[in-house]
Amino acid sequence: MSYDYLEHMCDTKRKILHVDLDAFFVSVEQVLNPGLRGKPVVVGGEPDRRGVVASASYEARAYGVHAGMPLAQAHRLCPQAIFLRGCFPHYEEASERFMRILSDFTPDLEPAGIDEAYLDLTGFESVYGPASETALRIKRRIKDEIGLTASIGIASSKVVAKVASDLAKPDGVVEVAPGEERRFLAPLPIAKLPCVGPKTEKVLQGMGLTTIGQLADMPPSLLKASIGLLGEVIHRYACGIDERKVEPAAAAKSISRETTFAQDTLDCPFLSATLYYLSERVGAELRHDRRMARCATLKLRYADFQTITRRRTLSEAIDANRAIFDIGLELLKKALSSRRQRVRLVGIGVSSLVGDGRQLSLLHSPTQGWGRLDRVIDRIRSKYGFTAIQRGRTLVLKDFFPLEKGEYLLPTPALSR
Ligand code: DCP
Ligand code: CA
Repeated sequence: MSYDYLEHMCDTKRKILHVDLDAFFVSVEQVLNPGLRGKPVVVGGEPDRRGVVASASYEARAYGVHAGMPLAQAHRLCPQAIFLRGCFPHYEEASERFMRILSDFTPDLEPAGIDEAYLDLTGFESVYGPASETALRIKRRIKDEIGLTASIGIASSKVVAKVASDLAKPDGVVEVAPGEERRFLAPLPIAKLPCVGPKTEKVLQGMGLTTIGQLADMPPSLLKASIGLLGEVIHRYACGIDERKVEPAAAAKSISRETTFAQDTLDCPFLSATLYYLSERVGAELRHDRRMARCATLKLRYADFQTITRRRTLSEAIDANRAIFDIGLELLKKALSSRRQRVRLVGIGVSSLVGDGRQLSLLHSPTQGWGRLDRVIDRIRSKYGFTAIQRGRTLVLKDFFPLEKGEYLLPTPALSR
């Protein structure tokens, strides 16, 4: 086996950004409740419950609290911390808004988790200026539009950009100059390499290795002998060599949203409002992707966990919230009339997606007016947040979400821009 990659340096002309939100779950809670800012906050659950820390504020981290730690241990280390159960729909919404901001900068965008993504800005600088300035513009928009801080790493490869964003935390930008990759990584502890987990770290430490530089200086064959194929990957990364491309997520074949209720229900206005809300989310994503659907599917899970799906194929492709909802409601009524049982989960999805090139017949269809209204609402929501505008149909939901002041989604932070 030869290690050709050591002879020819990797392509250092690429400009890859890794963008990662700081203390994500905690920061969303702080946007919703500014009284939590600047305090030790832990999202994961009450300290007397089993479970682990999902996200800790930097104030809590100063006491040694970190993600993955049992809540009870976090409480012992930092008893004054505020422990929150968290609310996933809020994080999902913030994540969608975050990805949408990033997609305004380039289509070469690869989401790598709920709060992180890679962007390939190669060739971008001659038109839009230095990548470091673009990074600051991205950070400013995230701050202004969602109220969150992000850290950004800029480098010629994904692995180096990721390590750089970690070093930039919180709220910073770190750029690694082309050709400096190996020198940049060398003094850092081996655990900073993304593919080195606690187990691998132990094995490497057992070999007397503590820094990434020492890893890079090892013969790759020795690493391979002790940790297998991963050893080769780790060696390449330690040398700052990573040719993986930024791969935009494959276009979805279907789009769906579902929700499980805190209590099983047969309350029809509530079920219908939930279905409308879910149809709005599906419709918004469909229009954002510039697609239309020829098939809609309702999903129901009854209290006894029996789960059914009911599908309708359409003669015309649709993308309007109301059109998705109407089909969902019809399927829901039919399902409930054949089995009247409390419902635990409801979901709506669309599939058989086509491009949104509008067909002539659609221009005269009654759904065209809905489409225009949806697009206006989409624009307002993408700028000011999903709750900036509510349809009468979903107002009933406010009573059902277990949050204070009737707020059930991320509010709009300061709008100065
Ligand atoms: N997460 C989780 N359980 C974990 C790790 C993370 O539920 N063991 C969730 C909560 C985090 C989110 O994923 O907020 C993003 O994970 P990160 O590792 O990026 O951690 P944070 O964003 O909280 O902090 P950082 O500022 O270090 O990125
Ligand atoms: Ca993060």
